[in-house]
Amino acid sequence: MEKYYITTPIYYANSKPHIGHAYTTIVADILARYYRLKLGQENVWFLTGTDEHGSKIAQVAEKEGKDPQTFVDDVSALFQLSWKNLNISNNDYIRTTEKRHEDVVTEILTKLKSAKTPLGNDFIYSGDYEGLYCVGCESYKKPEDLVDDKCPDHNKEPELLKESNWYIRLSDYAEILKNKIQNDEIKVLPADRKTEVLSFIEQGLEDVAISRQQVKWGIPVPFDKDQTIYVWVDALLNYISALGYPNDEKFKKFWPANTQLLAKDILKFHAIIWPAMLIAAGIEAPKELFIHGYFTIDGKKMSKTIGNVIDPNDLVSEFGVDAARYLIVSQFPFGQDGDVKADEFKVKYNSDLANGIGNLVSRVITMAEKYCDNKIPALKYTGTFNLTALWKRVEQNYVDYKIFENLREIQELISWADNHIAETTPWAKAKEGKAAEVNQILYNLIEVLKQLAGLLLPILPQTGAEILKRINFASTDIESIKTLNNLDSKKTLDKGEPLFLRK
Ligand code: ME8
Repeated sequence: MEKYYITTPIYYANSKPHIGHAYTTIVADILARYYRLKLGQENVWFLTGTDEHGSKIAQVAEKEGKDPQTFVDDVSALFQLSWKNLNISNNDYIRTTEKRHEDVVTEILTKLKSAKTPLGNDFIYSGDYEGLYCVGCESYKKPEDLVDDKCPDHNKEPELLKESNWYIRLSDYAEILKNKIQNDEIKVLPADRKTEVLSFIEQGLEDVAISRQQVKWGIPVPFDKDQTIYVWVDALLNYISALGYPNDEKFKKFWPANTQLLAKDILKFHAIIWPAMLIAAGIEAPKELFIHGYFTIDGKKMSKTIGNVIDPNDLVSEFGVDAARYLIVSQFPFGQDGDVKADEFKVKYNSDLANGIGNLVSRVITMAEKYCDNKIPALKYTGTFNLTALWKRVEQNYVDYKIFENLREIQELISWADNHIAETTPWAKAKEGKAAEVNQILYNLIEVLKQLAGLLLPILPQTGAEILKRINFASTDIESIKTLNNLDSKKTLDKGEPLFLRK
């Protein structure tokens, strides 16, 4: 792999970001930072943004007495500010109300109008439809999708809509999509999501309306200006409009995406409508879709009515940037559903960060100050913890999206170092005058701090960089961090302030 392009969904600009949006975005940031260390800055592109058209947004804007553009300008600014507060390193931020996006959507729709399906039919055709539309989902629902006549995701009765629309002939794509997903040409991960999509396709695909007569807040259909383009068709195209499709060098270099992250709520749009549109337009489909879990807060669905919505900015104010990132991604394995327990943030902060990383760094440097004249001994690593094997596991975990497992690897390294200190008691050895042994123990521990810093760089970027500074290791090049025994014995250490104050 020479380049890496990763995307998050573009979030609805209907209200400020919550911890669910932050979860996907932080994981994308961790992966982007990891691949930058591996492939070089210039070979990684990380995109996020906001989805700003459609009836859902227009309705909220109206309720707030704002025109839709002003409304989405304000909400999108809140998203961008939150990502800045969380130290998210996105290379670009796409808004679907930007001209660069609208131009590409218009161009692709025009192209699709003359496209043929694999069975030789027109990809786009006009027809009438009567159905139940859920504004929350921005999609039609079948009666069997409803519980007590309501959309189970939004707890609202859908509206009956009857419109003449433009359709895309998805039904002609069942075979080709099934094959591409089956043979991992489009890799859908984890495996149970692949099975879910395949069994959905096997039931046969229905055509989808891609235009709306009654929605004014959208991009006009280029060949029928009385209608606007269905918000999902508009939104999905962000992944290529932001790269400057079709002529920009960025598009040529980075498309197809290596990783598109999303949660299960929007799987079908990404695994079916999106690749079908791309295939019809003669554009390559994305390489991998990773569908992570959906979480509840204290056992309940996040909702404004319940009042359990967590604002990631509040976590940053309470715990700091790196800690907020850590607390959000360390709740449960990535890819599984889970429950976030608000009370546990503090417990985890104290155990993993203050007593874990922070305490280890401070103990090691304090001992080096006392027993080694605050210098790095001129020795080689002899510790029993196999650091090379650790990196192998960590790198494979990144390929497999095992972010949670990597947090665990980090905690295991810290436990090893804590135990090593307890077992070897350098303070007692110093008293007994065993200077050579003490030097060796401290060399091993400082090497562990260097490796720990490297492991932290993608996840807790400020902490990783700070540890390297404190052990006076000048490079942030991952290969040199991984290389054992390259600490400079002429350098001194800097204890500094506690990395994480206990709460
Ligand atoms: O669906 N747990 O936007 P959206 C985990 N605009 N992840 C969560 C979550 C939770 N409880 N809540 C939200 C849209 N997410 C469309 C996308 S893309 C072309 C258009 C995350 O604001 C997760 O990534 O509803 C989910 O897929 C996304 O936010 C939905 O964001």
